[in-house]
Amino acid sequence: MSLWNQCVASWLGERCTIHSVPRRTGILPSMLSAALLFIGAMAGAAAQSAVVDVQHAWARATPPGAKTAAIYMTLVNHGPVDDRLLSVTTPIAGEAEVHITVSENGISRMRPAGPLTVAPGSPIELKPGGYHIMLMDLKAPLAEGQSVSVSLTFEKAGKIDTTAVVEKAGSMGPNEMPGMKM
Ligand SMILES: [Cu+2]
Repeated sequence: MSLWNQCVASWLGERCTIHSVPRRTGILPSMLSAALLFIGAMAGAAAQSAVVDVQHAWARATPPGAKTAAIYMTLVNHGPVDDRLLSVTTPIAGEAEVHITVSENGISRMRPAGPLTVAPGSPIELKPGGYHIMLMDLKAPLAEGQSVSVSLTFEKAGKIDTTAVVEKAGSMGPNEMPGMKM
């Protein structure tokens, strides 16, 4: 049994033999703090992975030669505090950023809207006519039925990978949510 195991056993009510090995007593504090740091890191990672939920990612098919496209999804924050979407990457485009489409004097235009804040209890739906992840420098047109890998990096939740399904051109929502077309 290792020194460490002996002392773990002592926490469970068995005798710890560490004090009978004086030249090693200095090891305990460092082992203990290393173990606590490790446990703390694991707990942090576990808590982070469930904080922000990325749901129903989808995109529209694009015409041949298109250099831009948009990805839509719903972001849900299950944590106790605001989180922010800092960056988005996808292998199919040179650049990806959060945009919002706004209507100004009857003209629809879009502008960068990141970092996007996702508050607890207020899911954000990225959808046509509102927030979207703008893909620029598209490497190939998006075809209906294709799956697109997307990585989202949040300030607190860290990196979250998802897959966007490509729906037909002009589609207003992902097929898996037929009741939620707008
Ligand atoms: Cu845009």
